[in-house]
This record gives sequence, structure tokens and C-alpha cells, in this order.
Amino acid sequence: MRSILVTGAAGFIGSNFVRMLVNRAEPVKLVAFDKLTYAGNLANLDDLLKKDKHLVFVKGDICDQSTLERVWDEHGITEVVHFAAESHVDRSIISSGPFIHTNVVGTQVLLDVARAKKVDKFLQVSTDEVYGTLPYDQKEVMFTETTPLEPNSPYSASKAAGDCLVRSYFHTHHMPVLTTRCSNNYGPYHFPEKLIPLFVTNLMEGKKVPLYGDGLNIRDWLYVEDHCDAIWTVLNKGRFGEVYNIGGNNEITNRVITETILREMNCPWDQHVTYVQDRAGHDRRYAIDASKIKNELGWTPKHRFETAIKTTIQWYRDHEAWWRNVKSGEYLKYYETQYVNR
Ligand code: NAD
Ligand code: TDX
Repeated sequence: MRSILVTGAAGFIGSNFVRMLVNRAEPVKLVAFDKLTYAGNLANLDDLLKKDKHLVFVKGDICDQSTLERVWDEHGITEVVHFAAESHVDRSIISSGPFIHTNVVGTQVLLDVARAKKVDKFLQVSTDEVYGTLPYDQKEVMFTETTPLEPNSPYSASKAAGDCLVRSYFHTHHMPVLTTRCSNNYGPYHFPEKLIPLFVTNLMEGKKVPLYGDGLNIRDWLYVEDHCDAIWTVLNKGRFGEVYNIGGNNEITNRVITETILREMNCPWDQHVTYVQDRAGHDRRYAIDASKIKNELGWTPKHRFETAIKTTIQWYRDHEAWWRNVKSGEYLKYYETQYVNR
């Protein structure tokens, strides 16, 4: 049986990926591996761990070689899907150290163990942010897999460094690697420091929503289940050494995202939106050309933004205990540093 190590499995996308495979009853063993940083939450996997005997959880750090080796031998790991990362741009602006440690050094340690253990497949989950920013008024210009890497934040620089290491292990060591680069995700279990869950939960708490700069920055939004399905497609059908862009063909300004959430939650703009100081180095526009994964592997997104955003908002209404718990403790300190007096 295939035995897949899923790093960062207690985070937003990693837990959705595990959930998808369990719900589809894929005939694989899953080893959910996570350090449980502030962003990792075992509650994201609890119900799945109870119901699926082919799923196990191991608390561990991808920078820790001996723990990885032990897990490999104990569970007969054959493949890796590597989600684990420090993932929030604003935090990387406050302090970049943890980003270099996990996203660069952690990726190198994981690659070395995977190589020594002769892994069958290693999939690096990356981001469109490694390409930098796009011209605002030339809608025909999008990120392709050959767009040069021009990361602009410490977060995206650390992800680009991880991607380069993965590429180098293919060329130098002939490791069976795959890389995916996806646009902005949204959906259940999204940590409420990111735009959509922050705005939805702030409104539920009666707070204002902080829009950076002029609110006109553009992101290409993709429902998380579509991203997970694309990763599974690449893991099963992708060509080693290749990069696959994943996107929703769904460019939206932050202002329109905000209007959509306010409308859905019956909150008037004037009472609930506050413009705050812009993010330093804020990328203006991201857009993905996903024609390679469509033409080569037959993947296209299945969810429409108009309905999936409603499903997402409803999920936060139905899971108030989950996000209230996440928004307490360490998060409160971060929120105050990030937003008070901005
Ligand atoms: P997340 O922050 O919600 O989850 C990251 C997980 O990694 C957490 O559970 C955390 O505990 C774990 N982790 C962090 N450091 C670790 C370490 N040293 N060892 C083991 N586990 C560790 O992030 P996410 O949004 O789910 O993103 C997952 C991956 O997808 C990241 O690699 C990110 O760069 C990429 N990505 C995210 C998006 C997005 O829109 N969220 C888009 C494209 C790509
Ligand atoms: O309070 C806010 N106000 C605001 O206007 C926050 C948190 C964000 N924004 C803006 C900044 C961005 O233009 O909203 C946009 C989206 O911001 P984030 O949700 O922080 O996402 P982004 O910075 O685009 O990065 C995300 O997508 C790519 C993920 O966090 C990354 O992990 C992924 O690689």
C-alpha cells in the first residue's frame, strides 16, 4: 500500500487534503505530520483520526532529521506531499527567521531524508507568490511555469528558495520531484489571520474589517477543495521535475471580496470597513495561467466563487467554537501588534 507523509497536515490546506482522501476512501496510508505551530490545529483532523484506521498523526518538526527517519521506517513512507510552512506574509514582514528555518532549512532536511530513503515521489506545495507581481492593466499577462522567480516578501522568498532546492535535487540527484504553484485559497479551516476568514469572523464578532491601502490589490481565488484535487492529480499523473501552476481564473480585488462578504452577512460598508496602512511591499496583482495542468493532466476547478464563498461563510457560522478558540491566546498578541494604531 502507498504510504504518504503529509507534512503540515494540521494546517488549512493540509487538513483539507487529508479530509478529501479519507472521504474518497483512497486506498492509501496517510501519515499526518505537523509541528503544531500557532497555525496547526489537531481539531482540524480529530474526526478523521477517529474514523480512519489508515490515518495516523505524528507531532514533529520537518527540521528534525532523526524524527523524520524514525517516522519513515515506522510507517514505510513511499511518498511525500510537503505542505508544512510558515505561510503568512504579514508575519514574515514582522520576523523572517521562522520562514527561513521551516520553508528553507526544513525543506532541505526533508529532501535529504526522502533522498536517503529513496522516496517514490516528493511533491512540493508552493505558491504563485514566488513569481512576484503582475502589471495591473495588462490582463492578458499572467504567471506561467516559465515566468522568472521574483519573490517580493520574505515569505515568498523563502518559498522560492525551497522550490529551487527541490528543483536542484531533481537535476543533481535525479529525485522524483513535482512542484505545484497555486493562487490564493479559501474555504473551511482557513486560519483567521488571512483576509477572508479574518473579515468573516471579525464581522461575526461585531468588529470592523481592516482593508490595506486602497483595497484594489488583485488575487486569483481558488476554493481549497479544488487545490487539493489538483495536488492529487499532479501526484498521480504529473511528470517528474515539472512545475504545475494551479489557479481559479478568478481575479478579484480585495474591495470586491469585502463587498461580497459584507453583502452576504448583511453588514453595511460604512459601519464595518476601515482602510488601514498598506502592507509593506504589497504585491499588486496575481493571476495564474493554468493551461498546462488542464492540457497535460486534465484538471480544471469544479467550484464557482459565487457559491463556494457562501459555503465558506456558512462554515464559519457553523463552527464558531473552532474559530473563537483559534482567535484566542497567541493570536490576540499578534492581532494587536499587526492592527492597533495602523
Ligand atoms: P497553514 O499556515 O494553515 O498551515 C501550515 C502548517 O504547517 C501548520 O499546521 C503548521 O503547524 C505546520 N508547520 C509549520 N512549520 C512546521 C515545521 N517546521 N514542521 C512541521 N510542521 C510545520 O498554511 P496553509 O495555508 O495550509 O498552506 C500550506 C502550504 O500551501 C504552504 O506551503 C503554503 O506556502 C502553500 N500555499 C498556500 C496558499 C494559501 O492560499 N493558503 C496558496 C498557495 C500555496
Ligand atoms: O487584514 C488584511 N487586510 C487586507 O487588505 C489582510 C490579512 C489582508 N489584506 C489583503 C492583502 C492581500 O492583498 O488581502 C489580500 C490577501 O491577503 P492574505 O489573505 O494575507 O493572502 P496573501 O498575502 O495574498 O497570501 C496568501 O495566498 C498565497 C497565503 O497567505 C499564502 O500562504 C499563499 O502562498
